[in-house]
Amino acid sequence: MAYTDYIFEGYRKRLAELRESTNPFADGIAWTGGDYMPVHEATVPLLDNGFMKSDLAYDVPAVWDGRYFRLDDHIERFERSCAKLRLTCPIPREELRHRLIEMVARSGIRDAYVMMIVTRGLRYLRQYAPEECENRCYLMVTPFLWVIDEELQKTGASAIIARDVRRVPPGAMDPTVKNLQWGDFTRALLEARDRGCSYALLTDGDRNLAEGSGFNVVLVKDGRLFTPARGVLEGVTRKSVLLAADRLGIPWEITDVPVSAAYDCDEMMFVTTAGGVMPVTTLDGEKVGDGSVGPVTQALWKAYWDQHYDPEASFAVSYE
Ligand code: PDG
Repeated sequence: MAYTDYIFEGYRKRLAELRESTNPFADGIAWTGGDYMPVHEATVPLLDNGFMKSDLAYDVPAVWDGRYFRLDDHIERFERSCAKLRLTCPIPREELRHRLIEMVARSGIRDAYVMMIVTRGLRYLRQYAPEECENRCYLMVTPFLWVIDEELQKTGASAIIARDVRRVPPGAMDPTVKNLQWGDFTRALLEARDRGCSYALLTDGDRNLAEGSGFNVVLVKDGRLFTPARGVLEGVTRKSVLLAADRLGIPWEITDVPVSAAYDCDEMMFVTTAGGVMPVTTLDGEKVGDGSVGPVTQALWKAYWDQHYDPEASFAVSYE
């Protein structure tokens, strides 16, 4: 049995059940300010500056096996992102939280990718002060999304370190604000395609690793974890992994991680809500370590998924 089967067997069963479901929201449910609707029917007004200028903040928690995982961590980070951009969620926190839970319950989706977005709205900052803009809130719940799918997690993915593009510097776009200005990531994904794979890690352009298109990176070297300190989103998955490391007695550092360390490490993981702890076993066409999913990655992978059943980190949604 592959190490991943321990958790993915149940997932596959639930996914098969979801595919049989007659619930009109089984493919996803959205809220854009009025009634709930199937996600594929939801639209954004053309003049919303979230669309026109990517003037927005967002966050993504997940639901696993009917349990919300670290929802409040995501809501708190979302509020910090909004505050930095002088955006205000038009609904109070309690209503936001309630809707996010209610939407999961209504959809019947047991393993969900959940998105909250606040946009500047229809007024543009050149003519209006932030407090004169009516910010808009968009919510959606869809079936769980895998940055690296479960099948590939058994063997580990192939990635590149992007050469043609660097991560946008913190002085241009604050990466601790979860944002959808994906220009650098999109370029890196195109480069990855050209170089025969689907995953790209970006540098800070100044000899250190930053993060990838939708994930943080964690390296293992001599039994110790290293993850970049600057120019990255402060990931909730990264936090979960470091907490798991504490419990397993694995030392870690959030520090500057030179690019060279990626070519010299024993194990490599990409970590995100949308996929969890995802092993990377090939980098720029060369093996990472011995080219297999290593013991530290496997231990953290298991501990990460175990946290999804820990009442300190998760709670059950009541589907009635
Ligand atoms: N860094 C970036 C730039 C991210 O977008 C994400 C999450 C992370 C790090 C990890 O953060 P956390 O552990 O809190 O989830 N990005 C996923 C990727 C989705 C995709 O489409 O690739 C998200 O926004 O859901």
